[in-house]
Amino acid sequence: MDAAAHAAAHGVFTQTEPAQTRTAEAPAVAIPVAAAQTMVSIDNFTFGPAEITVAPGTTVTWVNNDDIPHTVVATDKSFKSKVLDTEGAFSYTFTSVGEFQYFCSLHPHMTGMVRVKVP
Ligand SMILES: [Cu+2]
Repeated sequence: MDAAAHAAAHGVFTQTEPAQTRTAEAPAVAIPVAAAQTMVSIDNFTFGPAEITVAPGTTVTWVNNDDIPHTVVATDKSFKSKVLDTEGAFSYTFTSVGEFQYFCSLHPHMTGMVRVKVP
């Protein structure tokens, strides 16, 4: 048997394994970091509740349940809604700790406060 015949007989057999394909999906990890929602109702010229305490990251939504327009304006101007007609809503997410006074610019005697603190 010559060399060529020898190589043909035994060959050089290489096989490339296909790369392992991961089909198992990593579970989607929901991070529940203070994804809280809090509602404040505006009714009868009153924010209710007038004072709320929330954790940082909480979104506060004001809903005008009164039959006249109102606004939600921070005393420090950190947030300011448009004029909310009946059933109008405004949301603001509080990310920093503190006490945030607000009022209705149409009826400045309407006041409220959001206290943001780490629980
Ligand atoms: Cu008002």
